[in-house]
Amino acid sequence: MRIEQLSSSISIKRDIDQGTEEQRKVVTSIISDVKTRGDQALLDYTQKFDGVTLSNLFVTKEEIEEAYKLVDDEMISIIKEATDNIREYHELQRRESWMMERSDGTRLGQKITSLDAVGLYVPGGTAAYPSSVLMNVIPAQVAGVERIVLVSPPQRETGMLPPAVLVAADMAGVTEMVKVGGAQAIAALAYGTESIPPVDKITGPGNIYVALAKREVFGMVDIDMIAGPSEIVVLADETASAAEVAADLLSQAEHDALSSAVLVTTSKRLAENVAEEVEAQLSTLPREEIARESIEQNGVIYLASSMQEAVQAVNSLAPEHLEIMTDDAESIAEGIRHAGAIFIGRYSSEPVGDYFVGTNHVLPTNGTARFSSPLSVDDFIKKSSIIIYSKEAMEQNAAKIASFAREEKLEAHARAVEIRLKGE
Ligand code: HSO
Ligand code: ZN
Repeated sequence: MRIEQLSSSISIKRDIDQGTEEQRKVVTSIISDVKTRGDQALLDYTQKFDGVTLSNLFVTKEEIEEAYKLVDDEMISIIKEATDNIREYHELQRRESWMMERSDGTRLGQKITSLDAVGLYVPGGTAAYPSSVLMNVIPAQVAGVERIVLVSPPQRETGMLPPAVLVAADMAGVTEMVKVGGAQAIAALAYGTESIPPVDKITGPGNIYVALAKREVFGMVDIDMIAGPSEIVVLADETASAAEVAADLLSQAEHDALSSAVLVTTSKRLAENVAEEVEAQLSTLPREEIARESIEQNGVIYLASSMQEAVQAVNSLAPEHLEIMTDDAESIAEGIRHAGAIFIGRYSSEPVGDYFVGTNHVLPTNGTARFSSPLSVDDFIKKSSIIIYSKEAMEQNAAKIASFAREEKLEAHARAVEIRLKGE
């Protein structure tokens, strides 16, 4: 891993994968095909792209039962415990509707309601993470969403969804699961088909076709975010263990060759030791090839001349995950303004958050922590403004409102309030 002196110009790459012209064309044509041919288009694409001929788009009860047999009991109880932790944390994010009252009797407020229906995309292949199922489903449930539809491409060999995905979804309480992936799944969720009613929001990561399709349907439905490759920044001083820092960097590097793992440190000795440790640990990893490419392409150790400079660098990177392993890490954390999740202290290793502690692992990437937040209950609610205007307030303010309206040359607006004064 290369070591560089920190310079003040360090910043994020402001790049989002727009896909190639060809990929964008494929996506728009799939979407319009699903719009017109509905379920039959889904069956055709599943045969074409996933190599599976489905007789039924929906996951059956028998498939769920089969999945439970394929996942061992200990794993089932771990999923249960993680589910409880995630639910507990997200319950605290619930918001209440509120009302206020003015002395003239006007009452104003905000009414909170959940979305009616959301779709959760679970990618195929090795990124079909049961943990991500929990991270998407639980906040939606806590918000009060009535209908949650999971979509995911069937595996070529079995024609089923991965057993652990089915078990996690079933344990979390998902009852509608569809064996379809790619842009066709996003189109089905956004527009609906004969058998899949449309949803209001689509969440969950996917490949470039899924990301482009989500962007294409955004506006008609809501989407969560366009997630980029995983990122970790570790902020450490001489008190940190090089082996632990290296292990945590590699935990995100193994996600994807495009992932990034960065150490910002004030200690030259730690920098050198971490570089050595990364190399030693890399060669023992099953996903060595992916992790090595990530480290070689995007892995950097920045040497800062002061902790203040280091904190500033972290804020300009606005990483998805930040770990702080320094003396008095909690007070260092006070200086952090931009990071998706802040893991403080030696035992707050990033995978603790990926799987188990209860916080959400769907986090802003690509520097978007500057303006966005982890997936939460807020993503599944909306607010309505409530206005109860009083007679007294109307009498006092009708003329002002009418004047404002006439300033904008909107006479009907002005008359709508003035007519109240004549009415008695
Ligand atoms: N670290 C990933 C989430 C994840 N990790 C799922 C393991 N499984 C989000 O950046
Ligand atoms: Zn992870």
